[in-house]
Amino acid sequence: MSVTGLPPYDEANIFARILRGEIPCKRVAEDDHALAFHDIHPQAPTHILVIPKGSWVSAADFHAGASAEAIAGFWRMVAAVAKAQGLEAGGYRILSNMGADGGQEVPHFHVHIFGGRRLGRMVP
Ligand code: IU
Repeated sequence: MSVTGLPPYDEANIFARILRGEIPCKRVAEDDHALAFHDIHPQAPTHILVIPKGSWVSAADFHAGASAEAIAGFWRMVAAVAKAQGLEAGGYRILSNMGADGGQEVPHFHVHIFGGRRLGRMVP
């Protein structure tokens, strides 16, 4: 299913290239559904990106078009990574930017996991 208003998926985007193994990443976890790796410009002591293995531009088309198994697998990876990083006790933040107004830079759906310190309040 495609979502009206989204650009077509760009197979040359940097996260697609990481998934294909063309560019290295600092891998944290990987399974059939998702890949987690350290953000190249960390904004917190822990800053990890989780990306699904599929050609999804953003949250909108991922949640509309991916299988229930893929969606569940993706979110399980997010939770498992946060737990494995020791973030559950103190808490953490999950964030996904969508589209130009949302500040999305890389057009492959991804979730940021921030943690390791008391984070500031979210201000748009
Ligand atoms: P955004 O939600 O699309 O704005 O976030 C993209 C993130 O991808 C941003 O935090 C970058 O630092 C990060 N990133 C990366 O980890 N490796 C890369 O090669 C590139 C961007 I380009």
